[in-house]
Amino acid sequence: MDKSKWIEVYRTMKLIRLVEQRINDEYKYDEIKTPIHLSIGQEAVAAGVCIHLRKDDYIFGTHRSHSQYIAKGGDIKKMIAELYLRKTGCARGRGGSMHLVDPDVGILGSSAIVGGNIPLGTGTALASKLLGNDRVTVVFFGDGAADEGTFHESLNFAALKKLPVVYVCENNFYAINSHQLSRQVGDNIHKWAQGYGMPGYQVDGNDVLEVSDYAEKAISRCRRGEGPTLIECLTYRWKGHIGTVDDVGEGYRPKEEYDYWVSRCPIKRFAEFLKSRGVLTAELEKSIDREIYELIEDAFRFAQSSPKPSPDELLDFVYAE
Ligand SMILES: Cc1ncc(C[n+]2csc(CCOP(=O)(O)OP(=O)(O)O)c2C)c(N)n1
Ligand SMILES: [Mg+2]
Repeated sequence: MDKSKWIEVYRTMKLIRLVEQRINDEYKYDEIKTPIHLSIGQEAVAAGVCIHLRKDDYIFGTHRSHSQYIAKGGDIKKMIAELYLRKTGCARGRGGSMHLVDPDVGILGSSAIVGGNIPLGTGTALASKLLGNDRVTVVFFGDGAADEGTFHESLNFAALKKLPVVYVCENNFYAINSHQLSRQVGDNIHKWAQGYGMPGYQVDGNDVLEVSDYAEKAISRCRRGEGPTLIECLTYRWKGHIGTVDDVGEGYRPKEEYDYWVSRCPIKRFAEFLKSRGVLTAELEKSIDREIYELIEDAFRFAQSSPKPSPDELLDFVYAE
């Protein structure tokens, strides 16, 4: 990654972390009327990938997509308002946390159907190819989505048609409480790519520079018309699968595993790297935090004071005019 982008990427990861921590803190007041899935610990994936995308490139997210929406440049106010199911939300209060959308910056949607977004992103990549533009699509999904038929069908089709799509698997080892090894024969999702005839890589998803290197390569390959790539990013979610619970000690994941991954915090690692290079000073770190804090304050104030949709508007937007 070009050095000039280091601070931007650091800021994006910090923004994701602090926004999600605030969501976590506000959730107990029961005003956020949507299920939430937090990405705390996984920030490097979306940040490292999206830094290489243009505004007119497309992404599709998952049920856990605050990080993807933020990294692609989605409006934080509209995201928080969506969590509060307000009229000013990015999906006009119809979608909640799992259906973030902002077509103006290429966020064509996120989906609560595990694996459901993979064929959608394959479709927009097909459209780009048919229209002859060089827009790239990135689809984010979890290790659980690699269990789905949609993953396999999409990879096969995209490779066959050399579509400009990058499949980014955020492998946090769990689908709810089921470990990858209780669902899949191997622990090498990236190796499926080989069978479908496309490059596949496994990277340290908590190292934003490594994620960024591979993403840049894959996105350039798409722009050159050479087809899709699968990138498997190994990472870890700190919170429970859903909501704000801390579930370590409940039985499905060992404390040592959790501690290991927390010690590999993607933000701490990158901050240490930037400090060792003299790029991030204590002063700059503070001013970034302050700026983000104000952004978050504004977003929550905006969301909480926004109107709720009224019952007579229930059927609006169900059908296209
Ligand atoms: C088709 C489908 N099957 C099952 C579910 C229930 N479900 C919601 S999230 C989830 C686990 C997804 O795991 P993964 O893809 O690894 O994403 P992560 O939650 O780890 O980010 C499941 C099974 C669903 N939403 N959609
Ligand atoms: Mg998972």
